[in-house]
Amino acid sequence: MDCLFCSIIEGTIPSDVVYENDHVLAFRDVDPQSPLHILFVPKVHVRRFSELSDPTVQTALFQAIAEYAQAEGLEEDGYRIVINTGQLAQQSVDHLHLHLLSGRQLQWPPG
Ligand code: DGP
Repeated sequence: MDCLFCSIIEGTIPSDVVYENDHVLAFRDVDPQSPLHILFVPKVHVRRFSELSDPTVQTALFQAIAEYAQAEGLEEDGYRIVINTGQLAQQSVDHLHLHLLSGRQLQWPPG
């Protein structure tokens, strides 16, 4: 299977990894939309949000973000977590990923 994020998880495509646990890898987005822009991905290949059925991996993803945010001192200023799912949301990589955005004033509603 040809999947960009699987290749990053396997290490065959380089990335700037900032966090890892048994089920999750987190690395810097190659096209950052804020001063801090991290992608949290399940190590198992899951195409979309609705296809993530394993509660262990679901929990691990949220724990990973919470741990990272705490460790990086993001709680006070805040941050945003985004999941783009499908064509209308402009999901461009078919491997589930959670964007963590911080480091600037974010606008609402999103574009
Ligand atoms: P989305 O539009 O939600 O599918 O976001 C995909 C993100 O993946 C986008 O913000 C850019 C990022 N991205 C694409 N290719 C690479 C890559 O090769 N390395 C890294 N680190 N990020 C990538």
